[in-house]
Amino acid sequence: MYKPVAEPFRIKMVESIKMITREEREKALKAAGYNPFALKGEDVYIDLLTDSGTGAMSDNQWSGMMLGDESYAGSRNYYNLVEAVKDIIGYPYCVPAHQGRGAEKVLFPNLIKKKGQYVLGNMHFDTTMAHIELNGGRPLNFITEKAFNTTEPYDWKGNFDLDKLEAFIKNHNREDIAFILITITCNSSGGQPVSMENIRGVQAIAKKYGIRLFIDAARFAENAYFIKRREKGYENKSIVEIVHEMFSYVEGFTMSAKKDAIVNIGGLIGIKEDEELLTAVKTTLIPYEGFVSYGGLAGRDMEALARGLRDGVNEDYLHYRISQVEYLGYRLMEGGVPIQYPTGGHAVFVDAKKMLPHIPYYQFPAQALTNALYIESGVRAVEIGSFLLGRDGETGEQLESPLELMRLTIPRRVYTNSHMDYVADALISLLDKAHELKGLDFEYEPKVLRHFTAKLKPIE
Ligand code: P61
Repeated sequence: MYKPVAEPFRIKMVESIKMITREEREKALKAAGYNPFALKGEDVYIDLLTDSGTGAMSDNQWSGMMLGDESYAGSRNYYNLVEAVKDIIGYPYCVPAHQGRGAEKVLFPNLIKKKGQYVLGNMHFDTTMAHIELNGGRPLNFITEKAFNTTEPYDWKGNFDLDKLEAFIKNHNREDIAFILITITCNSSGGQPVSMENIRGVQAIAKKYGIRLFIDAARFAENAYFIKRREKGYENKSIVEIVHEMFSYVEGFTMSAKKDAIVNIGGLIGIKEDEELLTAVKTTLIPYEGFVSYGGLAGRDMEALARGLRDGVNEDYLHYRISQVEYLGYRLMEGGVPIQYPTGGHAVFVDAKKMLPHIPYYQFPAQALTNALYIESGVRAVEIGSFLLGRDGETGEQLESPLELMRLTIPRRVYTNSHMDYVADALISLLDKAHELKGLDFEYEPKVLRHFTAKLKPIE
C-alpha cells in the first residue's frame, strides 16, 4: 500500500467544480468534434489536460501581484526576476517572454542559421518542434530506447542515447547542426528525468564537436528532485545546488514558467555568458514579445514568476508533488492499468497501445481512451501519441509515434489525493470496456499543431 505524502500547505481559498451528467458530457464531446481541447472548462470535473499555467499560486505569489510596477521600462519586478534567476539558476542574464513558445520564437532564429540545419534533442516537445521547423530547422530525437519500454523500470527514461548522438554528429558536417537541446524533464517520454551524468555526457560531446548546447527548462525543478532522489552523490545536495550544476553545463535555456515556476502565464530566456547572443536575443524580443524588461508580461506577472521560481525549488513541496504523481500511478497499476513506469514528474502516462491493442496508431488509440474517460467520469486528459505527432513534413504521411500515451497531467497544488482516487477508480472501471472502444478519423485537420483544433469522428 503506497501512502502519499501529505500536502505541505493548507487551503485558503476554494474554487467549486461540478459534474455535468453523462448525457450532457456525451453531447459536449460530440459538439467538441471528439477533441477535448474544444470542451468548455466548465464541462470538465477534474482537468488533467495540462500542468501548464494551471497551478495554484501561493499567498506569497498573490501578495506579490499587488506589488506590480507597471513601468514600461525598468520595472522593479523585472529586477526581482533577474535576482531570482541568479539565485536559483545561477545565470546573470535573462529576459522574460509571455510563455515557453514565445521564448522559443525569440531564441531559435538566433541559433538556426541556415535552412535544413538539425536541432538534436532527447525528445522535443511539439511547440519546440514547430518553432524549429518554422525557422527552417530539422528536429531530431536521440532518446534512450529504454523510454519506449513502458513496463521495464529505468530511472532515467529522459536520457539521451549518447552513442547514437555522437554517431550522428560524426556522420554530418558541423555546419549542418544548429544546436543541441536537452528537455528536462522529458515531457514526451513521460515527464521522465535526465541524469546529471547524462547532461555531462551531452556536454562533453557538444564541446568535442563545437556544438552549442541549451536546455528546455519547463520542468527543471522536478528533474533536480529526481537527481537528488536517484543519483549517487547528490543525496545530500540542495535542490538549488543541483539546479546550478545542471545549468552550468549549457550556455542558455528557454523556459515555460507555467510549469515548475507555478505561474499562470510567463516564460524566460536565460543566457550564461554570451553577451553577443544576449544582444541578438534582446533585439529579436522587442518586435515579438515587447521591451526587454517585460517581454509580454505585466509587472505583476513578473513578480509572481520571481516568487514562483523560489516556491518551485522548495524541497518539501517537490517531495509532496512527486509523491502525488507516484500515488496515482500506484493506484492505476494496482488496478491493472498499464502505465509508463516508473512515473515521471508531472503526470501519469497511460499506455493506450497496451490498453487498446485493437486500435491502430492512425486511428489514435490514446485519443479514443481520453474521450472514453471523459464520458465515463468528467476527467479531461490529453493524448500524447500519433495524433499529437502529426504528419511527415515532406511526404504528408501520418507518422507513427513509438508510444501511444494518454497523459493524466497533474496541476501543481490544485487537486487532493481524493481527486486522484476518483481518477484512478474511473480509469480502472474502463478496463472491462476497453475492447469496445472505437478508433477515430478526421473530419477537419489543420496544417500546424493540428491536435489543438482538429475535429474527429469515431469510426463505426
Ligand atoms: C504541456 F497540448 N507544454 O505539456 P508554453 N517545452 C516543453 C513543454 O512541455 C511546453 C513548452 C516547451 C505543455 C503545454 C502544451 O500541444 C500542446 O508555455 C517541454 O506552453 O508555450 C509546453 O511552453 C511550451 C500543451 C503545449 C499541449 C502544446 O501541456
